[in-house]
Formats: sequence, structure tokens, C-alpha cells
Amino acid sequence: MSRFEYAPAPESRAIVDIKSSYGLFINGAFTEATDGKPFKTISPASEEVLAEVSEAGPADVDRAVRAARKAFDKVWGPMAGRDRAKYLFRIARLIQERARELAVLESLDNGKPIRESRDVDIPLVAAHFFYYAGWADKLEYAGAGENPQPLGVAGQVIPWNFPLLMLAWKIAPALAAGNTVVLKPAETTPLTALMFAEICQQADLPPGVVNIVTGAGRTGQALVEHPDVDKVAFTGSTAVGRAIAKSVAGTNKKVTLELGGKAANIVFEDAPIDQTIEGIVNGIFFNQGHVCCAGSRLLVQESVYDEVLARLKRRMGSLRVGDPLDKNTDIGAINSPAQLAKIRELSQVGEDEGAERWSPECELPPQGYWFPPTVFTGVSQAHRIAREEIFGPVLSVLTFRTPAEAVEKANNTPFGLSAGVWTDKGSRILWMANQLRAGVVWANTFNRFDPTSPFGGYKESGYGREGGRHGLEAYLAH
Ligand code: TAP
Repeated sequence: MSRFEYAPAPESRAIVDIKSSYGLFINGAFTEATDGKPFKTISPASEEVLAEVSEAGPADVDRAVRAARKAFDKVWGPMAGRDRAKYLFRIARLIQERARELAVLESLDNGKPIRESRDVDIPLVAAHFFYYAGWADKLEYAGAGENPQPLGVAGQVIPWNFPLLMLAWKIAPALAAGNTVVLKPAETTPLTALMFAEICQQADLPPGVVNIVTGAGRTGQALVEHPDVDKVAFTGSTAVGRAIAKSVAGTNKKVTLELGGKAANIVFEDAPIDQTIEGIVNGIFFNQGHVCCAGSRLLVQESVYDEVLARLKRRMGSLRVGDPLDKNTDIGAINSPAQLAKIRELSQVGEDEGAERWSPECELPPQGYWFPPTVFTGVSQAHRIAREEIFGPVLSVLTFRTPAEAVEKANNTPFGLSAGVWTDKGSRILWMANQLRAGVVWANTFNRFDPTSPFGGYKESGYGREGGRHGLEAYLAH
């Protein structure tokens, strides 16, 4: 291309070709659903209908599971690890090649800022496939004994907050370990999973190895309850996770659950202040706060409280809320009217229970679903906004005097997914990391992800780990 030719900016909608309707992806081909009505997926920023998508009913789920079983028995299970690796590397490269399309599509369907989908989500998706491709012929080192065996068919159900990244977290380790999959994306964000299905076709992945069944909760339920599914992997709310755990109790299915969180982000008086303010902002406003490990409870040491709050508010005043496809946007759209209603309701509860609410002046677009960056001060541990997951751009601030008090407050939650510590002292970081009951503890950073590190929760945040060597164990028989 000559340097004078027009090249669309990555944020341009024109670079992605969205079809008016999509079928289910079963046995390597797109097919009509036989027992469900199609539904519409919209852009939460404009309320524009992006496409009509099939809803898989139990009979469709059954077709998908049969296709996955056949592919497992005949092709993927017996295939040598080094050959499975070739397919995974091919998929990873295709994701890189189509990264701009995927980023735009993710921002359109989910509402997240293009800067995040382009610089965080999609690169991590490719990295995940590259990483697990490397494991496919080295499974004897995965901690599952000398002759590790795949489990069979994995039924995977994912949420809407990181649609393609959650797909990668589920599909990459499952395939590397020799399993085949049936995956159900969230109802509000099916499009990148369907583009991923096209990528599987482009990569010549054998039919039935990956199947995508779009639909609502009943589709997910039919999948996890299907008797021929050997492994259930779920990411979503604690309520649905609990229902799934009950429904598979007494079966031979292996289960991993990645559920909610209410992470403490803990700021000590010796923390580097500029870096800390950026970390607090990233911790809670990244992806509109639709993040299971969001730093939604800020614990600040009393001696620096006034300074931290003043600086935080100033920084919040510079955040831009608006069009997800504008690369200057910091906070995009809330994913759905239901999620917006939940954020509004809990914020109202915060006020009603006596906490002080503050948001910078900011104009919200007239169309679509939006919520301004919000901070609550004067929050006590008993307040619902300190205990429940809001899953939106809403921060609750509490204070502490001593490290022991910080630990006690941080651990005082039914969840245990992540935590952050901001301090200049290495010894304090190590001490805190030991004391905190959280699967991930970040030190002087927040919301950093890497395919090599395991991720997962304690307590009501679920069980099992995704990522790293540990992520493979969940897909191997011991
Ligand atoms: P959920 O309502 O639990 O939905 C998650 C997925 O489960 C969706 O695909 C959903 O379908 C499906 N589903 C709903 N009911 C089901 C049932 N009875 N059986 C099987 N599947 C069912 O959660 P959400 O609102 O999408 O996501 C937000 C939650 O996910 C938050 O609590 C967040 O903390 C958690 N989350 C956790 C993590 C990790 S790694 N721990 C990561 C991201 C999100 P529909 O889309 O049709 O409802």
C-alpha cells in the first residue's frame, strides 16, 4: 500500500463486516437453530441492532455435544499434541491478523473503549492461544502425572464483560489438553465468539472440535446439565455458579467456577502517590468496572486519606465518558439496561445508607446506557456498597490505621478473588500477600493479566484456576 492510500483507523466501524443474522456453529458449520427463537444483539452505546443471533434450545445443545463427542473420539483426542499445537498456533496468528476487526466488534457489542479492546483484550486473547499452543506437546509437565489424558467434552459458559478473552481462557487450555468444547457466550455479547467460529474455519480446525451455541440462561443450563458433558467451566455470577454446582453434584463432571469479587485496593501512607492514583483509577474504572477482580473497595491509610481523595477526584474529573470507538474515551457504555439498573439501584442504596456520593461534572450521551465515574466516601463495612459486587464504575472508600486493620477489613468479605497493595516496602508487600485471602494479589499495580499466571478465587469467588500450568490441570484426568 502506498503511504498516500487511505487506511481506516483501527477504531473505524467500517473495517468489520457484521452479518445481519448468525446461526449456531456446530460441527464446523453455521446452522439454523431448531428449537429456539432468534434474538437481537445491540450496541449498548447507541442501542442500534447489530445482528440477529440464533438461540440454541436443548435439542441444538444436544447436536453440539454430539459433534464435540465425535470429534473428541475420532480426531482431537487421538491427535498427537504437536499436531494440536499447530492448529492452536494457527488460530493465534489469525487472531493477530484479524485483531482490528475483533477489537472494533468487541467494542461495538460490549461497549468497552476501543483503547482497551485494542490494547488489552485482543492482544491477551492472542497471547493466550500462543501460550497454550506451546503446552500441547508438553502435557506431562502440566502436573497431571506421566500420562495425562484429556477429560472429553467441555461445556463452557462465559459472561459479557470480556467476551473474547473469557472465550480464550476457556477454549485455549481445553484444546491444548486434547478436549473438545461447546461454548455458550453471554446473550448480550455473542458476536466476537461467532467471529472466532469463522477463525476456526479459516484455521481448518477439524469439525466439532469447537462448537458455539448462542442463547440465554436456558441454553447455558441445557449445556451444563447435558449428560455427555465431562467437564463444566463457568465464569459468571456467584448465584448462577451456585446453581450449577448443585446441578452437577452427584455426577462425574469436573467443575471449575470463576465467580464474583469485591477486591480491596489498599493504599499505605508510603505509597508512590502518582502511580497509586493511576492504579486506583485503573482498578475501578477499567472496562466500566465490569471486572470480577475490580478494585471496588479502596482502603486508604488515614494519614494520607485527604491527599489521596483530593487527587483521585481531580483525576476522575479528567476521565472521558462516551463513544467506545473514540480512542480518547476512558469509560465506555454500560453493557445492558439490566446492568445499568443494578448499578443505579446499589448506588441509591449507598446514599440511603448514609455514604457520601460524588461524581465529576460530566455530560452523558443521550442514547445508550451510561453511568458516570462515582466515588462513595464515609462508607462503613456494614454498608451494602462495601459488601456487594456493583460491577460498575463505582468505588467505595474506607480507611484504616494499621496494617493489621487493613488485612482484617480486606478479608471481611464473602469473596476472595483479588487484592491490591500500594506501598514502598517490599517486606510489607510480602507480609500482606500472605495475609490476604485472595487468589491474586497485585503490588503497586492492578488489573494486570498474563497467560502464564494462574487466576481464580477463594471462598465465594469460586474454585479452580485458569491460566498458567494450573489452567491445564482443570482439563486433564489425574
Ligand atoms: P451470569 O448471569 O452468571 O451469566 C454468566 C453466563 O451464564 C451467561 O452466559 C449466562 O447467560 C449464563 N447463565 C445464566 N443462567 C444460567 C444457568 N442457570 N445455567 C447456566 N448458565 C447460565 O453473570 P453475568 O451477569 O453474565 O456476569 C457478571 C458476573 O460474572 C459478575 O458477578 C462477575 O464477577 C462474574 N465474573 C467473574 C469472572 C471471574 S474470572 N471470576 C470474570 C468475569 C465475570 P445469559 O448471558 O443469557 O444470562
